[in-house]
Amino acid sequence: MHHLGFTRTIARSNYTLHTPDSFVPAPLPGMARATAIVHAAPALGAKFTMYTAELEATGQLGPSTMQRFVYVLEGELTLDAKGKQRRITPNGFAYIPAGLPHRIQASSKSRAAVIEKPYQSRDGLGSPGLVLGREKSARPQPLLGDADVQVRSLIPADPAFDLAVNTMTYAPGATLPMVESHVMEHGLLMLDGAGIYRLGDDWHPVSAGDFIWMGPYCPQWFGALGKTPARYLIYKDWNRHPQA
Ligand code: UGY
Ligand code: MN
Repeated sequence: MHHLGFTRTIARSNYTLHTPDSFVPAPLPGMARATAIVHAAPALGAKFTMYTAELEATGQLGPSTMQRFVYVLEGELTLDAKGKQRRITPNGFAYIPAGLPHRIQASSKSRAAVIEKPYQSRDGLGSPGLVLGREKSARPQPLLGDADVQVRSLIPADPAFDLAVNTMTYAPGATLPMVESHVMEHGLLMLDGAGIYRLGDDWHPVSAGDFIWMGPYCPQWFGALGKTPARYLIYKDWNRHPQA
C-alpha cells in the first residue's frame, strides 16, 4: 500500500518523533542474528543511544563497555554476568554498569529497548552495581498527588546512578499537570495506549510503538486518549550537575 510519502515521523532540532512505519533495522557491531532500530543517538544531539533490539532465538547483543539498560518487550533474554545466568522476560529489565563483562542472548525470538551511554562518575560516590528487576515490582507513585498518573522508578534512588528510567501509566483522560521544560533530555518509548504529545510548539498524536526524543528544554506535555491506559518507558539524565 502506498502512503504517498506521509508519515508521523518528524525530526526537529529539539525533538524527534519516530514512528514504526519509518523504522529501518540494521545490525550494530558485534550483534549476532539481531538488528537494532536506533531511535536516538549523538547524531541527533542526544547524549545517549536508545534502540529497539530485535533478536532471533540465540541472537545476541554486541558487547558494550558503556553502562547499559535493557527492558524486555517480547520473548526472553538471558543475561550472563558475574558467573550467573539470569532470565529476563517481558516487563523485566537489567541495568549493567559500565565495564562489567556480560553477554545478552535471546532464548526465543525477542525484542528489547536498550539504552547505552558513557557513565559519568561523581566525586565521593562509588560506581553502581548490577540491577535486575521487574516493572510491576517497582512501587507506583502518583505524580504530584494525581492517582491517575502513576510513576514507577526502575533505577534505584542512589546518586551513584547518572540516569533515571521510569514507566508512566496514565488513566484514560489523565494528563501531565503542566507543560514541562527542563535541562534533562528524554528518550521515550510508548508501550501501551495512545494520546497527544505536545513537543515544542507542535501537538502530535502518538500510540504504542512510537518513540520520542526530547532535547533539553523541549516543552513537553501529554494527555492520554482512548479507553485503555497509556504507558511509556522514559529515560532521563539524572543526579549530575549541568556543567559536569
Ligand atoms: O520525568 C519527567 O520529566 C517526565 N514527567 N516527563 C515526561 O513525562 N515528558
Ligand atoms: Mn519531562
